[in-house]
Amino acid sequence: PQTIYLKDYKPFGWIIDDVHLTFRLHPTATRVISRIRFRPDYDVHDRPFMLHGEGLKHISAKVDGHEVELHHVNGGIEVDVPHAPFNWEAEVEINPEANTALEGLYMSNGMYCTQCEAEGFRKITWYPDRPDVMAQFTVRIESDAEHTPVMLSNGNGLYYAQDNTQSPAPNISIYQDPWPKPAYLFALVAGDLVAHEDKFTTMFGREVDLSIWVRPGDEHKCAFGMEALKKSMKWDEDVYGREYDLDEFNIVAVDDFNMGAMENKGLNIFNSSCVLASPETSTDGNFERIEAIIAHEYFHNWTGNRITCRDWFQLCLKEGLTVFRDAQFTADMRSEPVKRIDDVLALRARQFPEDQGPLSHPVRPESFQEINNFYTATVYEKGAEVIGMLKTLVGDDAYKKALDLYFERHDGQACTIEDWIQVFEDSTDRDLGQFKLWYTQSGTPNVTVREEYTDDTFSLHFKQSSEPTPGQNKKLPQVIPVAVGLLNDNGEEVVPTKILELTEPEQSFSFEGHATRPVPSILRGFSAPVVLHQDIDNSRRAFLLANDTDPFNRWEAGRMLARDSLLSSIREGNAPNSDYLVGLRTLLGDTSLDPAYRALMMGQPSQSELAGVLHQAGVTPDPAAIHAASEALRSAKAEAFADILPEIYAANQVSGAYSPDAEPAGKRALANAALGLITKLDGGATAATQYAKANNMTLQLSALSALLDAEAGDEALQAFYDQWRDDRLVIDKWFSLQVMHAKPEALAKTTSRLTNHLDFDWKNPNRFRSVMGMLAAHHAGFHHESGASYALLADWLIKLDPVNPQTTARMCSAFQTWKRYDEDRQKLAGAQLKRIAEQPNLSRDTSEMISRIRG
Ligand code: HT7
Ligand code: ZN
Repeated sequence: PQTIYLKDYKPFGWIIDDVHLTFRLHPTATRVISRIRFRPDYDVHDRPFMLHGEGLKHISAKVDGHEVELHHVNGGIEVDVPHAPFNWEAEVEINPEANTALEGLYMSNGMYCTQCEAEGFRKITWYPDRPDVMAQFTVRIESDAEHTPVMLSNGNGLYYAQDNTQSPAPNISIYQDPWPKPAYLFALVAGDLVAHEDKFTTMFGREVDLSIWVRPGDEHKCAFGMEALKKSMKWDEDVYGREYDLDEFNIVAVDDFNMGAMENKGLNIFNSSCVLASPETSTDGNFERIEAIIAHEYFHNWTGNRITCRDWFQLCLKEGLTVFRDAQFTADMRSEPVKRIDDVLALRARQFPEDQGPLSHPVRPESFQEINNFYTATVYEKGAEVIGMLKTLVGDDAYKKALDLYFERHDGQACTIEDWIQVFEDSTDRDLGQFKLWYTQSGTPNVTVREEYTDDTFSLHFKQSSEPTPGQNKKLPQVIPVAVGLLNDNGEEVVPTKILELTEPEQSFSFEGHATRPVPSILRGFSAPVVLHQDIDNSRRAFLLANDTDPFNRWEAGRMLARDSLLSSIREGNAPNSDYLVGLRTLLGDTSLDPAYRALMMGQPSQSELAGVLHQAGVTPDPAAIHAASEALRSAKAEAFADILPEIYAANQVSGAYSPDAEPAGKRALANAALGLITKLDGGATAATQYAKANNMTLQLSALSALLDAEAGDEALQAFYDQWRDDRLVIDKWFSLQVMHAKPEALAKTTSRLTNHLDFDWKNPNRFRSVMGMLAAHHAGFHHESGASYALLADWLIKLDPVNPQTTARMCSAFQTWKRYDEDRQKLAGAQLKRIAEQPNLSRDTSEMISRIRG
């Protein structure tokens, strides 16, 4: 397959004034008629006229009314056209029903829908399918009223099929989008849908019609999403000064979807799991995620749609910034420290392994074969961390000024990271040349700190370094903002948080006038996405756990104590560390602390995180030993807190009607964390009572999970299935839970049995992920010495690849850590990777992933 390089970027060479599309919908033979006005871009006039197209049945193509010959080239066609403005008219036929890859126009349960990011529009018609070609679209959709009473596209509706009084003929919708956009933001939906409607009045008094479109029967699951949308619209006005810019905003829920959601202009399309919510069927975690994703897609209207990317290498320009904005939103709606801890947990679980293994790539990659493989934790989450650092370095006011300038200067443009950095340089007068390395240099930097105290002066000596990553052997020092505060022996803050800017390989900072030796709290709020190496003992960590005034670092101190306790059990067979158990006990009893925060405190590093830490320290991780130590620590916590757990559980029961708000959700999180440990002591008695009484999914699922943990869940599992067999999203949970709770040695067998279940609809990405994603996430079971899980996953990746390459390729990352493990496991995993690589006709997506993982 061909590799595309950032350095080879060239503009298209033509400008589009407007695009008219007509869709004559048919499940197997949809006709797409395009009329496009092109004119030469006189700055660039050495290009052949090339349009992308993939899998299109060509009917006709005319230039200025004359039929033209198409010259087929890699990925599309070239056509001889005049070097002057001209009209392009083409007709193609496509088969939505046969489109199982879920890119372009496809069908999901009888409903037409599209997914065009990144390069799906070329499966709809001939077009310059690249983000730097922006145009105004008018779309006419025709179909039969029986199957598609509702037909939607981007922008403002001129005629609605569903409104018989208005439509020029039965079942025609016409939409016009006044805002120039790249083709990847195009969307069309048609089917039997019902709307949950509302209105929003913008900061300048314009009224916007809001609709969430769902299948009949799902109407009762829309109210929460609608509230989240209105909150997002208001927040973007209040915090970023951004007003919505169309008369309508539509969201559609779709069952078959490769990712979470898509920000198509004025017509966001959502995986139904990311928008539909009800107390009976959704957990608190689902509610919080839905709120965040609705916000994320909405915020793209400015960061992504009004200002888009010049090319796909600049993906982080919209994704990093939009993740950063949605994190700010969640922190404002809920709890800032809890959100920060959640985000760092996710970063360490998903981005660190990526950056420390064969898939490591810069936040702005320099080459790719298949762009779909670069919608990664590095581009998204590390991309957001980079913006967080920029804000920390320049300060809140300068960040605001820079963003105002960004919107003013670049509205309507397709931009680069250079444009983004320039805005900050111009508005702050700072040279950000070195900072830009965060976009171009891959890998997680290591920061080592040493303390010194002499003559009333306390000093911190830092070193930074980065390991080689694929294609990058030598690393330059980066700008690393390290937030530091100092505490005295009584735990009082004597120096409030200060930002130290590391720019050199080695650098020291001094704090004078300290008559007694202070205790530093370093990397507060996780001010940079680095690994901090600090040689401090348990008693110091226990002191910070009890006293740190920075909530993130207080949590981090507990986390490090748990981690070191686990590592010493794994490596030396030691019993759990008493500093950890004593410190945690005090904290759990502190009712002045937010329950959600205490619930996070009760967690411990995951088994795969521990494997990563051991590997980074040069030790080969043993999954069975890690599993045993993790279970032993949980049992030790249950024993040590036996007297306080029932009280914590009882005190955090929530009465009254269910609310997904942060406060009751935090209480449930703490009660359920306590339930997990109580179950270790009572064999599931408390969980059984909770299951029987549960009136919302958060309580029901946590009780079922505890029962499965106690191996007392068979009856409840069957009851759960019987109750929810008609709700796809709940049955996804039913599948996941069983995989999660399998014993390591039984994981492959359990998973294989589930794949034979009648409800295992493997072509549905949610269902596939609910089983195979959980198989890969089960550390001890996936890496079981038998290699059975490696083989099972490989079987299914091979089966799914011809059907849905994008979802297959994403799941290949389960193998990204294979070189961490012992020789036998490497042989087993290596053999499966080879087997996948040798499949004939492997998709470009999967072939790129497997070859990068194999190294
Ligand atoms: N911008 C979108 C990314 C995306 C996507 C979404 C759904 C299906 C396929 C997709 N390919 C790329 C989602 C987002 O970041 O908001
Ligand atoms: Zn996004």
